[in-house]
Amino acid sequence: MSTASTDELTPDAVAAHLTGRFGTPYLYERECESTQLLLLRSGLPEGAVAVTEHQTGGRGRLGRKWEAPPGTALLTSVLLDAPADRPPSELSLVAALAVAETVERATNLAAQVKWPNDVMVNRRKVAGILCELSDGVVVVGIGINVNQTREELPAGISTPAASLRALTGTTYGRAALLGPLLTTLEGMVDAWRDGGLDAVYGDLGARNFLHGRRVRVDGTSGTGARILRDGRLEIETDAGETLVVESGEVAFER
Ligand code: BT5
Repeated sequence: MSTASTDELTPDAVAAHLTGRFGTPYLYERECESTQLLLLRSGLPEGAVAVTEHQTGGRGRLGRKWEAPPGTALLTSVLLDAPADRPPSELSLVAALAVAETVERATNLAAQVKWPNDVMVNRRKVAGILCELSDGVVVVGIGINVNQTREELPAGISTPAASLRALTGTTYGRAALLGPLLTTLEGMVDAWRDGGLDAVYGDLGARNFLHGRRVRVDGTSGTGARILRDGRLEIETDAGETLVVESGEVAFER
């Protein structure tokens, strides 16, 4: 793995790492408001990828912010045609699985998916996914904390953050992560298009971070259970009922 100082995501630096359909065209900005905005309403074809070193208005879900110092994180968006027969919301889980697999391969640490859109290592959030739907396309935004030091990670947040560097003590070449990420994502998106969540269901079950954990949703406490085949999350409440959660936020006890 190269060090952060030689780490670049320019088209030249990533070209050798891009092996599939995703990444053509490849849009690179040293700084932008959000990579999502480079692709939404862009008219670009499926597989277009936007990457930046720094976002001035990085977006999380529900109006929240995504923050990372310049040059430390992998901040990327991928444009996909929204399939007519699949709920685009499932793409958050599909993308989270692709990120988890990529992170696990790079670090040799087990990575899990915290329903519906986070990637966790050692109970800390290393990556988040944001899917935005507009005009028949889905823009899948992926933020992975790669080379931030502990001090550079956001503090005082409900789900503690980590970077790959903070977890392993190693710095990572981001281009060498981006290539496998896009290849893995492409394979999983193709499988999901053909077979829906069923196609990745085993992996989803194996990586379900909330399974068996104490959780709280909208004031109800319970234990996280399965992710259903339609992407919803089951919770066994302390009152002995089964609650099915469609979307939103699940807090977990550490
Ligand atoms: C997410 O939202 O986790 C989706 C993040 C998607 C970011 C990518 S970067 C490339 C693309 N372009 C964008 O503008 N966005 C996408 P959510 O689950 O709402 O989590 C947001 C919350 O995570 C914030 O309210 C903070 O508490 C926390 N947070 C912010 N920055 C973080 C970071 N670097 N690491 C971990 N947590 C963070």
